Amino acid sequence: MAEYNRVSECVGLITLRNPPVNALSAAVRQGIVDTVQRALSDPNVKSVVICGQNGIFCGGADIKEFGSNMTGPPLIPMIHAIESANKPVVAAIEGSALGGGLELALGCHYRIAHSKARLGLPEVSLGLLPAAGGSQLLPRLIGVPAALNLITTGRHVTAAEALQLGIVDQVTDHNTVDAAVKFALSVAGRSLDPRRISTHPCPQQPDLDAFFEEVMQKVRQSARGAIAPIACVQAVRAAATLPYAQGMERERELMATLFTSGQARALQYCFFAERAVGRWRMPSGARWDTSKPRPVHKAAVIGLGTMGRGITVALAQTGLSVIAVETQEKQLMEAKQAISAMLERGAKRRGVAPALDGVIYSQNIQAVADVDLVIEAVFEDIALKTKVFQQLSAVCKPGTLLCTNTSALDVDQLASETPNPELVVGMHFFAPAHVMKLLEVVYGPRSSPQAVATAMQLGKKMGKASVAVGNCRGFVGNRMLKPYIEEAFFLLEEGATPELVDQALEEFGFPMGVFRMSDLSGLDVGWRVRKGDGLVEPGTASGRSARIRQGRRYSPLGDLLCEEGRFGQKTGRGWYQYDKPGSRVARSDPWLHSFLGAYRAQHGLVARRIDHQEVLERCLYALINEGFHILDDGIAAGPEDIDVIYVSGYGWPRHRGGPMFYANMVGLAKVLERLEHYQQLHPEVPHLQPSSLLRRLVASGSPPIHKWGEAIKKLHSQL
Ligand code: 3H9
Repeated sequence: MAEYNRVSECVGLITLRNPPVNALSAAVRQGIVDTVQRALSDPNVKSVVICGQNGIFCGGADIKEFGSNMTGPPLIPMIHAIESANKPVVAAIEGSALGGGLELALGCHYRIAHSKARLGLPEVSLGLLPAAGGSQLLPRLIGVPAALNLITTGRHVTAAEALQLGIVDQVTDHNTVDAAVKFALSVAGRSLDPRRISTHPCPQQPDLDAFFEEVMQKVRQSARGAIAPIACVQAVRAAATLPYAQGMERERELMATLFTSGQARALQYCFFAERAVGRWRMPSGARWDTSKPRPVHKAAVIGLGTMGRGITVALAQTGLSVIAVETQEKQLMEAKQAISAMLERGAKRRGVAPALDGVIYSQNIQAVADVDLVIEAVFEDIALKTKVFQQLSAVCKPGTLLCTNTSALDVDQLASETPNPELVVGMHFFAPAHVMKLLEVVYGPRSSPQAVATAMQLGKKMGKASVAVGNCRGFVGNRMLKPYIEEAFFLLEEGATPELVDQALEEFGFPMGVFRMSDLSGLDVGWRVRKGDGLVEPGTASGRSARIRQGRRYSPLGDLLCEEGRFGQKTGRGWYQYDKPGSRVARSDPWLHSFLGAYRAQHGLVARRIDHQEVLERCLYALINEGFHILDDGIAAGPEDIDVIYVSGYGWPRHRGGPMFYANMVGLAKVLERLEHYQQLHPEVPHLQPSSLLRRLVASGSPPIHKWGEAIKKLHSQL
């Protein structure tokens, strides 16, 4: 699907047509081959322009085709044919030129971009490398260091940066196709030899071996087990050291390895899952495409602690006008300073003016009377939140949406305290709220579809991965985290150390293991929750019975550390020791090891050798098992919702797709078998009891993850 027209008498204009992003499907590739051939063989045509319809050049290879047998003409010969053409070919880049789209443009002799266009080689984020010559052409065009930066991070650059780097030849604020046609006319008849990038030598890089060694070390460290960034470095190294044809061969070999890897499948799954969660649906049948969001022009945030400040920044950065309310004058002043500084830093990074005037500060809740939406972010205390909601119901104009930022409290209970429960939803942000990508939008049975649609749309505007979930204790993310953390505690009781557990999880790909994470977020947070649940018992009772609470195995290890004042990084001691309170470098703590020894002795526990595999199986399968319960309960609409939550908010390594995708990769029967094994060994741990959905899925032949939705529906209808 490429349309051909002759314009300005002697320019052949090829328009890629494959909405929404003009991806290079088999039909588009065939269309390009045919139309280029037509333009080159038409004696009246002196030059050629390639553009994309609907203001977007091309989003790259069609990712949907990756799962099937590839048909149609391959990209590389097509791009080579363009480069070796004897008439100038100009790419007119509007919107995006990404991946194969940019590679197509690099095959052209000139590139003209609109000032709002973005360019990049994001293949690495799909577990691949730019394998239609991108890894060989870009270093030849812009030099090895700049090409490495783009290819190993996949970042998109603006047209201005592309011009500076030398990726494009001209940037225009006007009609890009008109500018490209004018340009194409101006270069008709000129020698094209200097414009064929594949014939350029790669710019020399001094001390090549040392340079690549250093780059590889850095990339390996930040990749945390992902293989594509490493292959990207290897491909660019080939560009720097080999002739073009041999470099292309190396690119092909590396791509062949990546293409069939589980990591590429996981990353491509993540790409589609992130888009699928936008098509939310509720058990009531309400859906994204039949629920119209309300317009939100003005919003308010109540409570300017850490969360409220971050939420204010996130809202203001979308261009909304925000009323920020904090009743204590001193806190209000401090918050104002902190928010202004965050807005200034963010604006500097994005090269825009800070939205300082977009925020109005007030001590008085009456100031929110005319806003369209309020996000309450006061302390996590149901009585306090209830009071605030009652005040808001009295103050706000009719129809104002009332959102609560909570990580665990009951959204339905809060809704029931207001005269209009249909206007209430939860918005669970993650700290720091202006940085973290995840937002759980929590609906109760009475939340209106319009309220959910509005919160979801606002989340998208804030650049969040917004996932609609049902209301239950801990929602999705924290509910699944509980068994994961509990298993880690049990492993310490049985003989593991925090170092061993963390190392296993970090090698799996988490940025931090459970104990380093707990030190960072503060051990007192969980302690407060467990106290609220009546689980914390004072005293030094010993033996097995002291570790059974509310009828199930319980480890008081975290409570005991808190009793010692070890709250983690902020107190300089936790599961690790730190040089001083607030310092971030965790060091192994001999005190902790002897404490664990004494604890085991007191409780009659004999330490045994625990390996990484057991750590992974117990922590991860317990978490995954809870995910199956969540699906069975209808709290998450599908496995993609859970996976997006874990990848965007809980550090689950993206190249492993998310917990449910990982279970699918490992094999549901294997997960079930290991859970049954551990459950037999630890019968007093209910979260190791395999979920009935997992059992039913295995019994029905372990359908692949994209078929779970159907299978769950069928299984439910059989119940
Ligand atoms: C590649 O090129 C490999 C080559 O180097 C070598 C090969 C040999 N294919 O994101 P949006 C769909 S790898 C198929 O919501 P936006 C997307 O799923 C490719 N479908 O819009 C969604 O569908 P739905 C390298 C694609 O405006 C719809 O388009 N390229 C593709 O926010 C709208 O997407 C990339 O990695 C595709 N390539 O953002 C670029 N791209 O409506 C990936 C999008 O059914 N794409 N779709 O959910 C993007 O980054 C963004 O989509 C883009 C537009 C910035 C283009």
